[in-house]
This record gives sequence, C-alpha cells and structure tokens, in this order.
Amino acid sequence: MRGLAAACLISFTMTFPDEDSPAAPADANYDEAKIPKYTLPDPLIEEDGSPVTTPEDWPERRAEILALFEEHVYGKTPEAKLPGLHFEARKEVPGFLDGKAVLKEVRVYFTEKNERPYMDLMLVLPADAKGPVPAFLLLNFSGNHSIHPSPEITLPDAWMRETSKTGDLVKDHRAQEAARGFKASRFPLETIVSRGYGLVTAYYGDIDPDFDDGFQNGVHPLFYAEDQKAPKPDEWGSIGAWAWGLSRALDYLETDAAVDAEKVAVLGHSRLGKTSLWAGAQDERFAVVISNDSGCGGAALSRRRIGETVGRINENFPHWFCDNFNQYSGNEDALPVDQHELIALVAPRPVYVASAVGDEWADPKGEFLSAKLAEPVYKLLGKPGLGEGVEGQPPVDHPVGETIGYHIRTGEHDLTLYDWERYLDFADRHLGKGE
Ligand code: GTR
Repeated sequence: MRGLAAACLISFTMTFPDEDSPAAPADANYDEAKIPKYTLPDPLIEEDGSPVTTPEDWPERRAEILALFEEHVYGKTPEAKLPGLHFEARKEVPGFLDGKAVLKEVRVYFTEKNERPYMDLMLVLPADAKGPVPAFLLLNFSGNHSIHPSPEITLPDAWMRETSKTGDLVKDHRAQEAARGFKASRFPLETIVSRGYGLVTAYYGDIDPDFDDGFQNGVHPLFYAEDQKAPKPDEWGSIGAWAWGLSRALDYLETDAAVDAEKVAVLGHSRLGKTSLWAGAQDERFAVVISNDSGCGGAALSRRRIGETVGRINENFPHWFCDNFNQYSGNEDALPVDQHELIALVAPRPVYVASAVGDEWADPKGEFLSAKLAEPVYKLLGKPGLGEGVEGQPPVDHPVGETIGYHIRTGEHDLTLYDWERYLDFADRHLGKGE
C-alpha cells in the first residue's frame, strides 16, 4: 500500500518550528500502534442521525458543522466587520523587484478611528499585468519587512516577539533594520509574480499579538459588550481573530482594481495554516484554501493524538482556541467534530493540504487522512476531491489531487519554494492562469 510505504519513509528526527516553540516533549507519541481506537464523526450524517444524500441537503449540514467548530474549537466570530472599516493607500513603488513588480502598502483601519488596531497590508503585483490578477493572501509571522530585503518596505511599528533567538532582529519588541528579508525564503516573490499572481501579506500581530494577555490588545476588545473583559468560552481566540483579519484583507482587495478578488487563494503556514483553513471555512469568498504544515487544530485529525495533541496545544497556547476547547484536552473522543470536517467546510472550493516528512509534530499522516476523509463531501457536490487512485498517502515529493490537493515533501516544518510551486500549479488549474 502506497500510504504505508510513505509512512515508513518518515524519519523520526524531531524538529520544532522556528517561531516560539516550547521544548520538545519527551512523552509525545509517534507510534501508530499506540493510537487508541477512535470513531470519527461523519460529515454526511446530521446531528440527529439523518444521512445527507443530496447536494441540496449539504448547506444545512454545513451550517451545523460550522456552528460546532465555532462553539467547541475556534470560538464564534462576533461580526463580519465594523461599520467604520476603511483603507488608506500609503505607498506605491512601480519599479519593485527590478521593475518586475509593483509594491503597494495599504493600511486597513478596522473602525472609523485612525488608530490601532490596524493592519498594514503589503501587495506585490506583477508589473506587466493586463488586468486584475489572481492573488495569494497570507499572514506573516515576523512583519512585512521580513519577507524581502528591499528598503522600500516600511518597517513595522507593531509589537514583535523578542526571544533569545531573535537577536538583533527585534529590540524592545520593535522590528529592526537587520530583520529585512530574513524570512525571504518563505516568500519567493519573483516566482509568484512571474507566474502572473499577486502576493498580499500582513503581519499577524497587527490583528492580535500572539501571546496570552487575556485578550486586552488586538481586535478582541473592539467587540466587547459593555463591561466585557474577555471573550466568552464560546467566543473567538487568536486563530479566530487572525482569520477575521484575513477576511478584512479580502474586503480591501474587493476595492482594488489591480486584484481579482474572486480569485484569491488564502494560504497559511503552521499556526497560520490552521488560520487559513478556518478563514476559508467561514468566508466563502476565498476561491482556494491552502494549509501548509498546519498540524493539530489545522488539518491533522485530533483523535489520532500523534505528535502535538489537543491537551498540549491548549497548554502551550491557551489563547489560540476558544475556552470550550479545553474540555477536549485528553478527551478527544468527546469532540463533536474532527478536522476532516474543517476541510469539508471548504467544499466544493479547491483546498490543498501539505505536509513535510520532518514535521512529525504536525502528524503528516493525520493531515493526509483529513484531506481524504473530506472527499465524500466533495463527491456529493460533484467534485472529484483527491481523484481516482489516491487511496493512501502518496510517496514523498509526489503531489496528488484534483479539487483536493495534497503533498508530503522532503524536509522540515517550513514554507518552501517546492510548496509554492505546487500551490502555483494548483492555482493555475483552478483559477486559470494569471494572465
Ligand atoms: C508550534 C505549535 C504548532 C504550530 C507551530 C507554529 O509550537 O506546536 O501547532 O502551530 O508552533 O505555528 O510554528
């Protein structure tokens, strides 16, 4: 079986993501044989037990699954947008990337006030575009200046994480010149624009700084009722807020004639891959949804309990999910949903799930299984899903899939040129070439 063969290729050298990862836990399980027996909820069986057999039945079941994810996993998003949402064009550099691109910087103010919280969007668009271009939208971990060394990119004034590893990249929680381009390998701008696509990004901390402060900063307080000090147990955490921010970026793109807002692929890596899936599940304006190494709380099935578990993620990152999610720490079988149903919420739109061999913490096999187990929903809606012949996890570096794309590549937890090339091919197939 191909799936088994691929599983055997998985090396057991553990690596951890480079952001703010706690030390590797000695007791994490990587042994398939030690996974407890589990039964997954069926995306095509309603809560009352009735089967979903026609495409016409799906919207009702979809709403039910979405409500379960809101209540038990990510928390409810309070409102689509606030009435004062507005945009400010701040910069346009026509000769960016040696003339191959146009750089634009736009500030998204979430309310009528010109003050924080706001989100600084950066757009890199092909210079030779004949009309509106399709685009990839993704949040970044370290600021817009980190994605390319150009001094044209405005240095952010937002709070930045400062750790023993950030050195001279961040001082007093502020971005430094030395950090320009230090994450450039994750953003192959030349390749993206040469293929006819735009790249739109923003620093995720503009929406909600990624630390547990009881939700006093970021966008949460904008939505508090009088006397409310924190989200309720079924209200959004940080992933919910970041996903909401992606939708606000799309609100802006709908106003920018240089971008085809009906052809926007939302993409994210790691915790931001969890975020892109949740954004794409909720906001059906996203034409394509891509999860890169998203792991626990992203594409990986929670019930497999391989690598990072619900208990571990809630302990290390108590602000990512809603408080109700804590009930499922060490209690995954009680979850009314599992992550294949998150992928199913994207249907019938194209979705891509990617894994890396050296990313066992994210459970690559569990990521594949989610994609596979979402397929019946795609088929119900008349789409092939992974398509003919993709039964088990494919071999390493062999991308597969039709409406659901999947690959597991050589290497570690990262967003690489290999990943991007697959996403560009996938976008070409589903959005039409960026021409
Ligand atoms: C890790 C976390 C993962 C993943 C990763 C990242 O520490 O355990 O779930 O989100 O961080 O976002 O880099």
